[in-house]
Amino acid sequence: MRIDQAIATEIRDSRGTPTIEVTLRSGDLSVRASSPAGKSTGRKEAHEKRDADGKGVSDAIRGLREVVFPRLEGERFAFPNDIDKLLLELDGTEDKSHLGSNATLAVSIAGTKLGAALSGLPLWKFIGAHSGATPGLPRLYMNVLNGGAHARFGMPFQEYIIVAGGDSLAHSYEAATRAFWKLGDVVKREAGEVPLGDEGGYAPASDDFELPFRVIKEVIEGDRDLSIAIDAAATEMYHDGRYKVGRDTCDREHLMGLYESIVRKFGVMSIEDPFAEDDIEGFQVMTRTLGKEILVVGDDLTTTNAKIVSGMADLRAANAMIVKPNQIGTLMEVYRAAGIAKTAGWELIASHRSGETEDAFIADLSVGLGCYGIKAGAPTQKERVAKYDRLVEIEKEFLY
Ligand code: 2PG
Ligand code: MG
Repeated sequence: MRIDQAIATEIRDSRGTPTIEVTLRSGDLSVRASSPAGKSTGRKEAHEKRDADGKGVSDAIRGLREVVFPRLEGERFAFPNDIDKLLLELDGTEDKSHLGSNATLAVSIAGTKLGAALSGLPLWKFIGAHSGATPGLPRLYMNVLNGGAHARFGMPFQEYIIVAGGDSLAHSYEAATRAFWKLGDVVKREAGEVPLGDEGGYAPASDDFELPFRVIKEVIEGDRDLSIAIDAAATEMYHDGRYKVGRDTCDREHLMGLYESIVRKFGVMSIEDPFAEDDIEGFQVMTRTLGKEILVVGDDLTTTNAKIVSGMADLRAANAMIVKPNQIGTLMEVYRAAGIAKTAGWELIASHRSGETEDAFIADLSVGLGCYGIKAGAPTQKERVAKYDRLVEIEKEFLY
């Protein structure tokens, strides 16, 4: 593929924060890609480049215009991976601190979209072919109740999720959305009018640890395709060796007991970041004791970084992991990390970030990599809905 023109512009994400959109042109074809941004980020994530005010992306865009685009425009690349290799070479750091992972990722995704468009393949199929994975349709992880850092810690865990895993993705989307609406009434009954959190889910403030589980259970009762998952995002709960749960703090053993109780009582089937990113022993205990029944999912623990994933797999610290392209900054590296996880027998869950754009790329990524699930938030923000809409479209391409 030949790249005729590369353009970088500033757009706003779902929180109104600046982020980068890259356009690549080849002949009559034009593709666009943008980078999302996290709030509860893992310490080992690649470096997101921001201006001195901590918000702007002008420095990152300047880097693209001055360092990267002159090496893309007018050039031919056999595979998108060749663009990613060039990005790594031009960045030259371990953590993308020179160019910024937000800058490299937008280029990397645009490169893959351009490759797919030129090849005439659907994006997910192109991703499957270039990553070496076997495509498959994921379950939907719809984040319906927002707590933790995404909602001023009104509830202890960051995400309370309805998992929809029926035969058809379109039906799963419909069922999860209906359950979400119903949940709105139940939450109103229990807590009155409540605001929405960063990912568009209801954000009640409650000291009742079991309330979120009770209300979700009430609305999914009777539908065998719906179940409950959480992202504890426990790094955010961890201070001086103890975990803050509501008004209280507790040690690892007590938190482990709470997890066992929600698995038994509410059938919670997937728990992400149950312990802090440095509390690897917590993850190991969890994987040993609950790993046969539920998914123990690494996010801050693994940061889509092949080296770290490999280490955590050796330590048996999880049995599943989150795939977030902006944690590492190029798709080539995402595929590497995903491949290592799969080889270790782990499940993959592709994920959006709390600061999202309307780029639906992770929908295609989740199918191309054959992920077990995809986290895309609640259906109240266009940035989340774009992913679900694309998944429904992909299902048709996938089946017919
Ligand atoms: C997470 C994400 C996405 P953030 O912790 O999994 O839901 O949140 O993007 O704020 O890191
Ligand atoms: Mg997480």
